[in-house]
Amino acid sequence: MNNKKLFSVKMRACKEGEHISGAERIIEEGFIPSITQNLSERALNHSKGKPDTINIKIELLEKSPIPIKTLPLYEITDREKYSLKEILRALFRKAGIDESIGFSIYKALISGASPAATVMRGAMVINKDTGLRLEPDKFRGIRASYMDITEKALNHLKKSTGKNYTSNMRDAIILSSKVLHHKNVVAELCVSDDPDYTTGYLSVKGLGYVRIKDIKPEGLPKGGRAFFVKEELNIKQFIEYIETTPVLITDVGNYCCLPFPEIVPLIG
Ligand code: PML
Repeated sequence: MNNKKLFSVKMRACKEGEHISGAERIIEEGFIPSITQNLSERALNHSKGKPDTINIKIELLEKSPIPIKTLPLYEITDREKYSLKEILRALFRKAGIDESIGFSIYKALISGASPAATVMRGAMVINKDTGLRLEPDKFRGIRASYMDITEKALNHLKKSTGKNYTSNMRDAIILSSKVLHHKNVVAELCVSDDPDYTTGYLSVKGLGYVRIKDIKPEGLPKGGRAFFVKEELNIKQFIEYIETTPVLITDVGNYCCLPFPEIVPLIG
């Protein structure tokens, strides 16, 4: 993307105050009309229903986006051989997260992690050593924003992932790559709150984004995200990075389809 001015375009759709869908792009001025049309159509055709309010916000970016590469992406080819517990345990260990902390966060996500046991709009931020939650607003969490992928990198991602590509996965790998790019993040756990979307992931620093099929039971309208961070994290600066610093994916990491023990050793 040369030196042209860039704009952030964000869409958020709700029904009776409830969030239905959201999406965002970082684009040059000339693409604003087509992208706003595309995002409105996306809002109007979501599986969660017809919105009564669609907000589209367009703003000139004050800072140039940080160019980054996606995390390596792993597909588990023998998922049926292992329980979810075995998979999460091995990945938590690889990330240096105590399994009791990891599993309690997984349970919070699938039960609704806000104090009212509802789905949070943003993510939890977890001290990886103590399990304590660091986000100032435990109802909202923190919301990753100002991120996108170039057309060239997206074509590369689509080509390498082939039939396994989904738009949820595209949005998720952009988000997770931004989150894990921060030096004090060690992992991110994500379970979709879409009742029909049961593939989630655990991204681990130094490994990559590991897609996990059947991370929750079909039909469960609960889920969310947790960012696991080191003790030394400055939460104020972290929130500023996650919520306001623009990041653009310009390159794509390797896509690997492997048996689980070749991604990460199982724990005996
Ligand atoms: C969401 O859409 O709420 C989360 C999507 C997770 C995507 C996981 C994947 O398919 O890789």
